[in-house]
Amino acid sequence: MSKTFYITTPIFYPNAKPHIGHAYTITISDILARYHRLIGDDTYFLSGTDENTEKVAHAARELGEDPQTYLDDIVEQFKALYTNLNISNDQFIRTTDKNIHWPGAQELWRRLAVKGDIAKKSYSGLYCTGHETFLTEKDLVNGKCPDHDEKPELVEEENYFFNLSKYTEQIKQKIESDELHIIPKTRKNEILSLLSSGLEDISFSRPRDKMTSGIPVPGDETQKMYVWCDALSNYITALGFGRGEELMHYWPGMHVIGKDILRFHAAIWPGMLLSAGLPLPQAILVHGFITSGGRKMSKTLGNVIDPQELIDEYGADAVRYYLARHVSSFEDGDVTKESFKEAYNANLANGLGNLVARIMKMAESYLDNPVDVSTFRELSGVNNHTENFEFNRAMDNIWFHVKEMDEFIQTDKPFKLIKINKVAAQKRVTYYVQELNRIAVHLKPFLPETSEKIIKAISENKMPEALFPRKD
Ligand code: ME8
Repeated sequence: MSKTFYITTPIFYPNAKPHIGHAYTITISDILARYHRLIGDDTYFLSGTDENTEKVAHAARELGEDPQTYLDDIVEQFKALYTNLNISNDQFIRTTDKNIHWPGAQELWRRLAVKGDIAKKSYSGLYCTGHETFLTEKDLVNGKCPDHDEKPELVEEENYFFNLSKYTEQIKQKIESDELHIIPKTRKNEILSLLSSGLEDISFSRPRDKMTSGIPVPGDETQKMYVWCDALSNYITALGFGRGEELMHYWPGMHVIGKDILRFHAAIWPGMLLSAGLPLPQAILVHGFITSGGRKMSKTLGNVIDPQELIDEYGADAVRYYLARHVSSFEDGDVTKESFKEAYNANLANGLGNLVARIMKMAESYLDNPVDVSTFRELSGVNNHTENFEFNRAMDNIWFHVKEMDEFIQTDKPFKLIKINKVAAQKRVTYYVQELNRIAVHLKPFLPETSEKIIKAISENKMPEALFPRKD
C-alpha cells in the first residue's frame, strides 16, 4: 500500500492581491506535492483563503466596494495565480464556506469544550487591528505594535478562553523528540525557547457585534470564533472533519508556513489538537521572507513584486525556477526585477534552454530514430536535497549537470566528428539525449511544463521551439 502524504499551505488573507511571498509558499509546497506523487505516495495538497477577517471588510470599505464582491474578486485572483503557476492543489478551501468549513470548525470547538478546555472570562487586552490579535506588553516597542507602527487598542470584553497553558509541556516534548518535526533547526529552537517560558491561555472567541463575519460559537449565539478555531481548523475541515471524515485518512500531514506564523502552527494548533485527541502534524516547514532590494515589500516603497507580471513576461516555469533556486527555503531571500532577468538569461535562456536546443538540433539531424531513454539513472543528490527541503541545492545539482553537458559538447565537437566518423558522433549525441532525459525527469516537480516539453521533444526526436527566449 502506498504511503499518504498530506501537505498544506497557510490559508491566505484575501485583503490584497497575491504577492511574490504567497507565490513562494505555494510553489515550494507544489514542488513537494509533485515530488511525492512521483515517488508513488498517495498525495493530497490543500491551499485556500482565510476570509472571516476584519482585514477584508476594511480593504473593501477603503475602496467603497461591497465586501462579498471584493472578496470574490481577490479570491479569483488567487485562484488564477494557482492556475498560471501550475499549482497542483487538490482543494482550495474558503473559510466562509458554510458547508465545507463551518461544521468541522464547530465540531472542533465542541471537542475542546467537552474536554473542559474552554471557559468564558472577562478579558481586557491590547488589540492590534493590523494583526487581528491581542498583543502583550512584551510585543510592543515604544508602546506600539512594531509591525504596524500603531498603538494597540485597549479592549475589554467577555471572551471564551482556551486552556493552552495546560499543554505546554506535552507540546515541548513532541517538538524536542521530533515527533512534531520543525524544520529548520533554528525555528525548532526558536519555538522551544518560547515554550520554555510557558504558554498563556488564549482568547478563543469575540462578542458577535465586534466581528463582521465569523463562525458562531456552538451553543452561544452571542459569540463568534476568534481566528484560532476559525482558521487553523481548515487543515482538517478540508478533509471532512465534522462532516463525514471522508479524507481524514490523510491526517496528519505537513504544513508549509512563513516564519511569521510559527507560534500559531507550532504552539497553538498542537495544543488544540492535543485537546481534541487528534494526532499532531508530522512536520512544519518554516520558510523565510522575501524582500525586494533588501527591503520589506511595500506599496509606498514601490518595490512590490507581482508574481502575475513575472509569469506574463517570463512564463510560469521561470518564476518557479527563480523561487526554487534563488531563494533559500530556510532563510530570507531577495527578488528584484533585475535579479530575476539576470538569472533567467544566464540559467534558463543560455543555460537549460540553449542546451536543449543544441542537443535536440543534433539529435534531429544526426539520428534516424528517437533515443531509447527507458533506462534511467538518478542524478546524485537531487532527491535527497528535495527530501531535506533544500530546493536550491537540488536545483544546483541539476544545473551543475547542465553545465557539465555543455562542456562535454564543447570538448567532443560532434559537429566536426559527424563529418569524419558518423557512428562515433551518433553515439555521443545518443548519450547527450539520455543525459538530457535525466535532467528533464529530475525537473518534473520543479518545472513541470519544461520537463514535459523536453521529454516530448526526445520522444519525437525533434528540436522544440525555444523554451526560454532571451530577454533584453
Ligand atoms: O498569515 N515572503 O495570511 P497571510 C515569503 N491568514 N512568504 C510570505 C511573505 C513574504 N514576504 N508574505 C507572506 C496569514 N508570505 C493567515 C494564516 S493559516 C491557518 C492563517 C506567506 O495572507 C507566508 O507563507 O498574511 C506567510 O506565512 C503567509 O504568506 C501569510 O499569509
